[in-house]
Amino acid sequence: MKKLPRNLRLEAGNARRQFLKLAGYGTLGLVAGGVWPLLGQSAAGQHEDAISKTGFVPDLDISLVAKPGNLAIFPGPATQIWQYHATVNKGDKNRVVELPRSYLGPVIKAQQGEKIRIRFTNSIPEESIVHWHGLHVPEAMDGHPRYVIPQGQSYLYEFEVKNRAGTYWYHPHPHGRTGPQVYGGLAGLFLVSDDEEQAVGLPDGEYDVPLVIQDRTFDRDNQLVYTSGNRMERMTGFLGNLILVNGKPDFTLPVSTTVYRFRLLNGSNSRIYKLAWQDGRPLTIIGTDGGLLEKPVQRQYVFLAPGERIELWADFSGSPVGYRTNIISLPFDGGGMGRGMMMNRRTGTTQNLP
Ligand SMILES: [Cu+2]
Repeated sequence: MKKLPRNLRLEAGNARRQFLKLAGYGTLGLVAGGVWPLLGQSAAGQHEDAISKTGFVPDLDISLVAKPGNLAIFPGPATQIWQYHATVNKGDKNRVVELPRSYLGPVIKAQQGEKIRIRFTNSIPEESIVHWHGLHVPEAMDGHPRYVIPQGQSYLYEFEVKNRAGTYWYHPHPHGRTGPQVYGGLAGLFLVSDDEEQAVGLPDGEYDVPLVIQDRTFDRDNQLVYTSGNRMERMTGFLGNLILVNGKPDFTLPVSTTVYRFRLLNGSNSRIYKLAWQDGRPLTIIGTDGGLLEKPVQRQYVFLAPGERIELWADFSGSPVGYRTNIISLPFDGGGMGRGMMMNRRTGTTQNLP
């Protein structure tokens, strides 16, 4: 198919006032619906430090390191960040996809039923551990804060991918430092595919686009500012004053006259978004936190709380060349404090995200 240049703009910094109005908390029945089964957890194997002892034969073996770096996000001084880097030791090299010029970690792609080994090394100057958000893994593989490792040490993850096809993500999970570490740049997507998904024939390759939405505040020297001390922030959680998509303050995606799959993650610490197409077309939602829906549903808008994912299907074949549209976050007011909370399905308790 011949590609025609189009512009899709996921509105970022230039919609500041709209974004800055967001303070409430809301939810949509869709997100809470029982469309996804909770899969049984595999028997938690005894965690072993030495790879040679486990007898685990991975389909995909990855080294993942968290380390300090710097990145030119704006003109002028580079921004100090923390970032995940990954290399494939065994398996298809295309299973790890870097997001160009982004502080975000690489997208890791796996197939349901595959055995995954991840050799995590912590090279940031404080304790950390990796949590696989949404994946059903044995307890010792889930990055609970009690498994934190200090700088310079490694943790071995080995698990089978049990989840249905969908969009999951990984981030640090040390006690009390999860927020600052995610904010510093440590987060990445973990995509699962399965036979069911492949039978549907959804857009793939360059037509399958991750969109990670995060709010950040930068100082005059382009450095990240994270505060959580004042009275307002203690109520709402940290809210940045600039919205970044895939780590970019001015993210724009040229699209072709065809169909797309957009995987949206709210990777913000506390901010909730009420997302809609600016041109009024309904959102065609094909997936949520639990993976693909049985069939698409249409909504005029959808709330996305921190840590949540939503997958959209979008058809630009009827749009004229040069057409521009945006995914925007509508202003809303709600009854809550605007603090991102989630239900922990295992314990039934709430906890702060991420
Ligand atoms: Cu999480």
